[in-house]
Amino acid sequence: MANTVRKLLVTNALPYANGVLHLGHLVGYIQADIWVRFQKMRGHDCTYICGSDSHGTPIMIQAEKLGIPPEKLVEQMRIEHQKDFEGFFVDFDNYYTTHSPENKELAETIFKRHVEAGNIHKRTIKQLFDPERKMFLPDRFIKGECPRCGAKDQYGDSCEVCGATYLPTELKNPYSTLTGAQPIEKESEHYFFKLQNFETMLRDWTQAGHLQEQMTNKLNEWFKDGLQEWDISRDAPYFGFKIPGENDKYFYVWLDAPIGYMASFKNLCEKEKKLNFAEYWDPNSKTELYHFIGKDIIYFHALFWPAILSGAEFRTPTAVFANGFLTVDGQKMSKSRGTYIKARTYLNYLQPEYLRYYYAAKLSDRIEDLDINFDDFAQRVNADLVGKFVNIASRCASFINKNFSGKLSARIVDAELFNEFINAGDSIAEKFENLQFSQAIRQLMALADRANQYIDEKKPWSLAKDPARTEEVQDICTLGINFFRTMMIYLKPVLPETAKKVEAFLNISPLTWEDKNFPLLNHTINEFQPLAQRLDKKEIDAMKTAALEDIEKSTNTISNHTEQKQSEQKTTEEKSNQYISIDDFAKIDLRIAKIIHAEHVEGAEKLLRLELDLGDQKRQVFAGIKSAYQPEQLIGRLTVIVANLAPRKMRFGVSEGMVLAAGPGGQDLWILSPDNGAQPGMKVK
Ligand code: B3M
Ligand code: ZN
Repeated sequence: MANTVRKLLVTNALPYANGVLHLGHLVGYIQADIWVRFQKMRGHDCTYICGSDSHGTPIMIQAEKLGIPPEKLVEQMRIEHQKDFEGFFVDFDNYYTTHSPENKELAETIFKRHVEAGNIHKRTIKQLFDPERKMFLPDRFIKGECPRCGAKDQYGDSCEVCGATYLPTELKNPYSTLTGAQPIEKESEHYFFKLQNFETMLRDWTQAGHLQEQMTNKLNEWFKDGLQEWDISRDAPYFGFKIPGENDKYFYVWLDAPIGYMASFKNLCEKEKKLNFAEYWDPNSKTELYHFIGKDIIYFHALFWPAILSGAEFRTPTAVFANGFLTVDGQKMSKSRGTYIKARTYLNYLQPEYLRYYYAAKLSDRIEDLDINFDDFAQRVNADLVGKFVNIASRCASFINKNFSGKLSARIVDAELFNEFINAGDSIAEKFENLQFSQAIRQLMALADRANQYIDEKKPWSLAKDPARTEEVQDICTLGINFFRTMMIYLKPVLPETAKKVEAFLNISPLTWEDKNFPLLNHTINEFQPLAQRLDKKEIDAMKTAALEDIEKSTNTISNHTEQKQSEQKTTEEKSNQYISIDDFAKIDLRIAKIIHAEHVEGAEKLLRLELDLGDQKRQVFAGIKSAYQPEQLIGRLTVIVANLAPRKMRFGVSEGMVLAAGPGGQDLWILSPDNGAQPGMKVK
């Protein structure tokens, strides 16, 4: 391996502190974590940082809704995100927050340097203002009719029906999603960052091999359209950092978010004295800086960020890697399709390393969407990990444990074959280095086939019956164990927890990449312990059911509009906001319904299936009320349902409406309506 020790700083996008992580987020975090673990195993000095993206209007609004200070909300989310990351073995060296003193200081320094260099200027602009709430409205908090096609209830920046993009001021009959009030246009002075000042620098930088090819192409389109100046300020009320010298103006969240990378690292430098901030961030730094991001935030990382850094006398990134979005069973991940899976829900049912392996087996260096198909998932885990990889160890270990008291023989009997395993290490390493994980996995599985084939040919189980051939059995199984160990080295970045178990089983210190050159001989290993279990389809089904129940729960409550990061994947009906207007309310058709049948749903923890009589029609509805009611109690009673909710396809069937429930949940849920004179089908409001 290379003797020079590289110093790398690696970051992942900082997750917004207003919603939980889902399997789509994890693609990029698992990708970066594998890469970092690989670098560390190669002996490089690699530091991996992340943190919460804690500022902005959505966080402020959500905290208000919950009746807690935003500081408390972001702190709670930070803890929750960290638990999820730990659950998937995503092992940051520091997880911090953008709402920190380090970040405030750095943001102010960077701002000041740009002001002095003439890259920031002020000008007055007109924006939409909610006169009731007394605040300027971000585009996403304004809805109205599309100026092009007239579709109703479109957001302030783009139309989901015809795809038009426009300014919020162009919407017809606009209204604030916070209060329903008609916004007024109001003037305010804003700070603008002159991205155009960096055109030459950016043109050079984007062509200099720091970016994936598809990203460079995208950027060329943006250059063609001309670089626009960027509004980096927001008016109070806002949750963020005040702009120095201003009373009621704040830095826009996207200004201080990437600076959060520096702040998280700075915070780590304070804790770990061997790290030196300036060494990593000075313009002529010899260290390497890598940002792993989702494809939706390329603009910020490949244009603004290098410009911000270079103009403020800091180094620019070595590379920015973008990953695609996740689809689930071929569908966009969305609540209405029932394909939305929270990180925590997965962890409650399935092994984290199975997802790491699956993502690795599918990830490439290109910006491509990745599909998790659960049949394929089970098949790969069972065939590759259990059937091929772990199988090698279990086939050989029993002989070594039983017949030789755990002692490996002193030689490699087939050096030529073993050299194939050693030599594969260089090309596998190259694939990991270049983020061609799927190719690395393919090569690894070919090695596993080779190892199993060797054992099949040698048949140690039949040789073991012949006392004269004891030594041969020990040699064959020793080679088998060494095949397995070498493969474990290559798989360790993907399966860190399995690697720990294997290190304990083999009775060795933590494996490094270099160890591939030194087989394990004349050494006593421990008793073999099962390393991976076959994945049963039932476990996947249970996880999917729980995911659907999460969706049920979250659509029973009014959800936050930025809950899902992959906002491009959202469909219109999912984009619910905090408030609805009186017109929206009028659209809801609430009706009395008679429960004519109720039953448990097999495989569902929280659902009951109800058959309802609405007077002129019958409906089937799945309701998450099992904790509060027995089916028998319900039959013959009256309840209130939302009768015009679009039918939803669920795992167990189609749900044609929603039963209204009151109460905190668990046993305390009430759905029944008094029987005094109400008739099925009656309108409720
Ligand atoms: N919070 C959006 C995202 O999670 C944003 C990233 C900030 S990275 C500095 O993709
Ligand atoms: Zn339109």
